[in-house]
Amino acid sequence: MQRSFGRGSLELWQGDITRLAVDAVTTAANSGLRGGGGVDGAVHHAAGPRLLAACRGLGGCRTGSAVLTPAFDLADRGVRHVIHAVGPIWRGGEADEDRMLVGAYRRSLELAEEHACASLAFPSISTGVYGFPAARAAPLALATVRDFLAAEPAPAHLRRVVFALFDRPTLDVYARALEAL
Ligand code: AR6
Repeated sequence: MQRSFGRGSLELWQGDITRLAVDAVTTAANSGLRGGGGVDGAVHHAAGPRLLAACRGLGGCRTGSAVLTPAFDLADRGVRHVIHAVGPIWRGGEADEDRMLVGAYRRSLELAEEHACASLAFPSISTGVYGFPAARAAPLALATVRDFLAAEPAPAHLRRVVFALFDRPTLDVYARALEAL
């Protein structure tokens, strides 16, 4: 499923984010940038041990933001950067979770644009072990990308944003949210 916003496109795709040939891959990281399971485990595995070494030098990242490193072994696939986005842990919905989730997506988009990326992939940030309900996260994630692509002046570089959704139920939630956007 795909929709156009401004000069860019937003696509939904089901699968492992490390299979995508995009300029930048976003991972759902923790604020210590220590690596972990889920999508972060897959991205660190695919990028190789130099990724964790690069993260150690950054001193962490606050929740609701993102930082950028090289993609190391993912460069074999044409990926130039890994963006480490730190989404919120779900605490019931009254602890600023929505604003922090939007911030993590927003800063990732800015970093991709600042580094002249034409294409960027996102996982569903915070909806795994961090427990953010996917039905609440999806409209926030998609609207943040839409607003970035449709902004005036338009982004100079970013043209394609792909959501790599690992499982079918999450893809279905995002598909419904994209239709309603
Ligand atoms: N490609 C795309 N999506 C994936 C992949 C993959 N290879 N593997 C899992 N997902 P999670 P969070 C989906 O738990 O909730 C880590 O330990 C997964 O099904 O990876 O933000 C970090 O280091 C779910 O839909 O991220 C942090 O400590 C989505 O990615 C913490 O987990 C996000 O699930 C972050 O938790």
